[in-house]
Amino acid sequence: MKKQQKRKYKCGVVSILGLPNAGKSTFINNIIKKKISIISSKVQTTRDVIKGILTNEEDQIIFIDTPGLTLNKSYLNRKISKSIYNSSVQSNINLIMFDSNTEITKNKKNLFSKLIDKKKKNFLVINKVDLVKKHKLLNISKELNSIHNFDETFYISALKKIGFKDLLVHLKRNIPEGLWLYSKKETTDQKLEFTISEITREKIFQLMNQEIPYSVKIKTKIIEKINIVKIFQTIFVNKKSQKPILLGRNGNKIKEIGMRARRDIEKKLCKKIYLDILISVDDKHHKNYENH
Ligand SMILES: Nc1nc2c(ncn2[C@@H]2O[C@H](COP(=O)(O)OP(=O)(O)OP(=O)(O)O)[C@@H](O)[C@H]2O)c(=O)[nH]1
Ligand SMILES: [Mg+2]
Repeated sequence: MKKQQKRKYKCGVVSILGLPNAGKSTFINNIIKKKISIISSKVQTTRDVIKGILTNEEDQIIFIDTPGLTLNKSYLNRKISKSIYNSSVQSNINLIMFDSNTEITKNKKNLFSKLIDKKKKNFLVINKVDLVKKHKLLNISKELNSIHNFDETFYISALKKIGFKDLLVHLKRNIPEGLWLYSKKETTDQKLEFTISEITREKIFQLMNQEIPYSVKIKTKIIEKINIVKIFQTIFVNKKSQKPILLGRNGNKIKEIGMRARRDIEKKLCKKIYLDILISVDDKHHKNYENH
């Protein structure tokens, strides 16, 4: 305790905000060096806010990954907008991430400006620099800095882990002094059931097309036995017609999803598991989910 008071401990919350597919989840995973948030090449993969905790000698940074902001005004999207807003309110610094491998359109500019909270420190993070020429990166920086004069601008590759060092130095410099909110060992506050549901959802995002990934909800139950962990999952779809698509011919699709999910869950738990996946059509369950 005495030691804690002598040294200047720092603790801060950093929200990662951006449009869908900017690379927010890739960034949180690679900065924490742990798979915390799921990733896919499809837009709107992340659905909930996800915390990743990075603790060094004297600093603790709590990163918050958020769903990408879109214009779509469905109930789920309004719920998502609210969660983005709440996460921004909690934070000391907002990282506003932009995919440099896309064009800046008027729509994107409008959405982008909604992410800026003028009461906070806002850092512009231009991502995917591994794919883009330098002069384009500078143009993007100029154009986005004309929407808002960012406190700092960084150029990173979340995938290749380029530019992390400089960004971390600036984050540490700008978070307030204070005691840590989590223990040194913790890297996330997620429940294991949630993490495991997310792993299976990631496989669905990676293996299924069109509307299926967006309409599933997964429930997970874990039963620990002496020499094996049994995991029971139910994938809820909201239309009867989606069940055979998710099953695939001779059940091949769901088998592949299950195989890939099992591999990742075993890696996560460092244990052999038995995975049982059931697909259920439950529009009531979905309505409840949408209305929460
Ligand atoms: N080449 C390259 N690809 C990247 C980089 N960062 C992310 N990606 C890819 O971009 C895609 C989207 O990444 P995500 O991390 O899921 O993006 P996100 O911002 O979390 O997306 P949502 O959750 O949908 O808002 C994936 O295919 C990633 O592999 C990068 O620095 N370079
Ligand atoms: Mg994401």
